[in-house]
Amino acid sequence: MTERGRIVAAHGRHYVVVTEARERLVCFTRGKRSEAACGDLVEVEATGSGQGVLQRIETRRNLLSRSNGFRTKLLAANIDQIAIVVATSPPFSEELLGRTLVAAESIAVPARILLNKMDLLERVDAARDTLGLYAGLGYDVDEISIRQNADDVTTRIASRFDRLTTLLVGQSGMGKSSLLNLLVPDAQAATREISEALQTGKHTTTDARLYLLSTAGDVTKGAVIDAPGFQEFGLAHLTPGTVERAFPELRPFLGDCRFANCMHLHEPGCVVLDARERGDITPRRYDLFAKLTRESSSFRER
Ligand SMILES: Nc1nc2c(ncn2[C@@H]2O[C@H](COP(=O)(O)OP(=O)(O)OP(=O)(O)O)[C@@H](O)[C@H]2O)c(=O)[nH]1
Ligand SMILES: [Mg+2]
Ligand SMILES: [Zn+2]
Repeated sequence: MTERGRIVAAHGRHYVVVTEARERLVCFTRGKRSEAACGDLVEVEATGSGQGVLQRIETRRNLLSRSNGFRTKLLAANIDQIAIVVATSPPFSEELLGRTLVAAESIAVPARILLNKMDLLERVDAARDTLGLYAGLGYDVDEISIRQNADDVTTRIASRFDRLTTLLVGQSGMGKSSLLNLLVPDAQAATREISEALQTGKHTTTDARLYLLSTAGDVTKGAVIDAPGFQEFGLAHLTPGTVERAFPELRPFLGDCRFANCMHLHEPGCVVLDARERGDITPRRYDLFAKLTRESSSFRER
């Protein structure tokens, strides 16, 4: 008998699936290559003693991946929003924030920014200064202090996670786990059980994990995917066209350059370069755009 479920962890060719009956199964694939991602909706056949075989992956609404040009890593599938956790301290990487926003735009998934550790007052101004740019671009920025005001997070922020699948990303030390534990009180126990089921050490976890919110009505809605706190976000798999459309401030200018195939790097008659010159595009955003475009096209020329 096949059952429907959702992949909550992917590790090599092994997957942990939560079925609609809320049973956790350790599954493997019959094929030689594993292509399922955390968040995938699947059909599994239970084979007894908590195990199963992955029969089919349902068509995905979206798939987030990262790539250094040689290897692509699937991060998560079927997500409704990406919540990027940054903190007043330690300082966060603006490039990593920018890359995550581009990744979100590239698959048309809304991104929101959570600025944590607002209790560290002396660091607040600097963080606000940096993030003002992103609020101006239309991204929601919420200021929180998980340590000092957890109630505020549960009353004001938690509702933004209801009935959605949210991918939680952020660098190490920003407060992802703290937020996850607020949203999903039994997250630590679930992590332990998944690691045991997969026989992976607790500290070697480099994959995403999906946690159902207690309000989740079915396995497809109401989940938080905790991504590993990576230090870089390779986007070499995006085409230059996808990169330019992933910058909201560039969109009004696209199609108006003298050359139809303008890459907006050094071409004459480029309205994007003009806009940057006028200050209508912030230099640090333009620099990220140029860097991603170069990475994308150099990969394509090889
Ligand atoms: N001052 C302050 N510290 C906080 C706040 N939220 C979390 N912390 C602390 O920041 C540290 C890092 O928090 P975590 O939740 O473990 O961060 P993380 O993003 O999961 O980090 P990794 O697991 O390493 O990726 C911990 O010592 C938390 O107690 C906050 O609102 N204010
Ligand atoms: Mg953590
Ligand atoms: Zn141009």
